[in-house]
Amino acid sequence: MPHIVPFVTEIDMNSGELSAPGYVIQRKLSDMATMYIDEAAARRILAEEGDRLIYEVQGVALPAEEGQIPHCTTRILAGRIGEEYHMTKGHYHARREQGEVYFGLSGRGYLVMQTETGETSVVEMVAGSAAYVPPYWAHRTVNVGAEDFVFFSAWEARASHDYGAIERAGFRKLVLLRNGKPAVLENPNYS
Ligand code: M6P
Ligand code: ZN
Repeated sequence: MPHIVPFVTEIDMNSGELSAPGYVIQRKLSDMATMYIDEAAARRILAEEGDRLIYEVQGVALPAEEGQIPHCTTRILAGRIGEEYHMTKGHYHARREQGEVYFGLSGRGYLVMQTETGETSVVEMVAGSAAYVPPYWAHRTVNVGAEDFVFFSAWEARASHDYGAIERAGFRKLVLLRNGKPAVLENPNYS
């Protein structure tokens, strides 16, 4: 078993940048155009404005073994695709029994969660919010503000990401602009 020595990472709370990221993931509109309810709006943006960065993840590199606690920041840029706010893809954990902790660093977002048995929960996060994603809950974050929404996450290494169910069926709840503010609505396409 590799022996990891203690380390500290400095985080820029406004950009989510790590002092020494082990990995950086950028998700663009073209990576997730089919995930937005108004896919035609996504296609229009891609055709007329070109691709757009939706969010960036910066994390520390740790082995995927029992007891390790990977952690990262996510920065979701402000904006919408049609009426739907910029969001992450969202996932269940491959090991459903593993939870996760989020901590808001800057901006304002919604954390959208659901279980496979039909429960849903949406909580608001601002700088200083510690949000708990319990075991068995899929999770997606949405930037509902005018600035970047940046948060920190930590989870157990073997939890692992399972994107399949969300890619196939989506989330039950959507966060859309309504009357000038974010509203949580039923997803008519949820299957
Ligand atoms: C959070 C954590 C990460 C995740 C990231 C982006 O920071 O849950 O594990 O990778 O959000 O979300 P997604 O993987 O769903 O694109
Ligand atoms: Zn997770």
